[in-house]
Amino acid sequence: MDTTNHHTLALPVGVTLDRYIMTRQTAFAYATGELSQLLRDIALASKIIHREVNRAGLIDLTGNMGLQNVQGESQQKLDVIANIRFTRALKNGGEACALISEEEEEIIYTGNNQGKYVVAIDPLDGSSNIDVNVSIGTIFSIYRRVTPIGTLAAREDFLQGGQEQVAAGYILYGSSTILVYTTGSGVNGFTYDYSLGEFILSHPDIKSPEDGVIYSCNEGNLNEYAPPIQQYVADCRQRQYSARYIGSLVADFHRNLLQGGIYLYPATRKNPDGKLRLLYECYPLAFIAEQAGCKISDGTQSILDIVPTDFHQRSPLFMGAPRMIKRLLSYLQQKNHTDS
Ligand code: P6P
Repeated sequence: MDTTNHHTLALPVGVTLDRYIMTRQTAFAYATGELSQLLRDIALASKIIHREVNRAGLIDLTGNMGLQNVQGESQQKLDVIANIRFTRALKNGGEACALISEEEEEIIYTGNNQGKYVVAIDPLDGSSNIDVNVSIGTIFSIYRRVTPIGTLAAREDFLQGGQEQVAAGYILYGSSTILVYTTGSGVNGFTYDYSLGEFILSHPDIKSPEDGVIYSCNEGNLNEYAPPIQQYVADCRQRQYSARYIGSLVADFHRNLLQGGIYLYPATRKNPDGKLRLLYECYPLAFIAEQAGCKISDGTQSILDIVPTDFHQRSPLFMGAPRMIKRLLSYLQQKNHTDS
């Protein structure tokens, strides 16, 4: 007897990213469609990166180029490909007049000087993990330009500060590929169905837990952390929290966003200002985190309040469940109190 529940076999596909953006377009401050189109352009490039990432081992896209990026880090082949793909998508899309990328020192002009937006992007973060099949990610941040439409973009377009972002998101190329973004009205996640070539709404209105039992940091650096942070990590151990550190920012961030937890990348001897970049890692993740109910700090202030001075400046990053961040900051304030 056929016991299949035919209704479950014919579940609706679900809401595609395109349809979701269209239905929410009226909620955008500038509901003229350009931001919608810009988000689609980024999603298109991420579908191409999904394909490249998933066949990297087959067509020798793993490994490095033997070159270094502006950070002095060896460029992986997929880093370069991702940078080209996102740059090309933004040039062809027409909505962004310029972008800055982790992979290049200076502003990349798209030629679309009528574009109202600029983008700051880490095309493929954690790319050193590609060769060992660990999840990697794209992180992006979108601003409305402040320089006159029709002119070349300038530094001030990118140095507006985290509170001025109009949208931010990431794509996690993991066991599945998921695009998570916010335009300031909550956070939504879309899982890529490559059989359809569509991102489908899978995580509507993400709200992160108030507390957590996961702490995420590179404990190999523990002895270099400031004493209050060492004490906080010891406290996590004392409470028998789980240590989870993938070493790929987007993957660690996404897990904590959904399950609750705290991610710490403090200043170290090697990175006295922190390792993570403010404009295209910390700011966009901070926008998403705060929209989902997390707290995110550099140890002294909200990441979004840091005044930017350089495209590639770095910052310490502490992100997570409000109760966990509150406890960490209490340790740091005790230190400041005893120092004063
Ligand atoms: P460490 C990858 O290079 C990256 O920028 C992030 O994706 C990741 O979270 C971090 O660096 C890992 O750094 O020093 O722990 O290897």
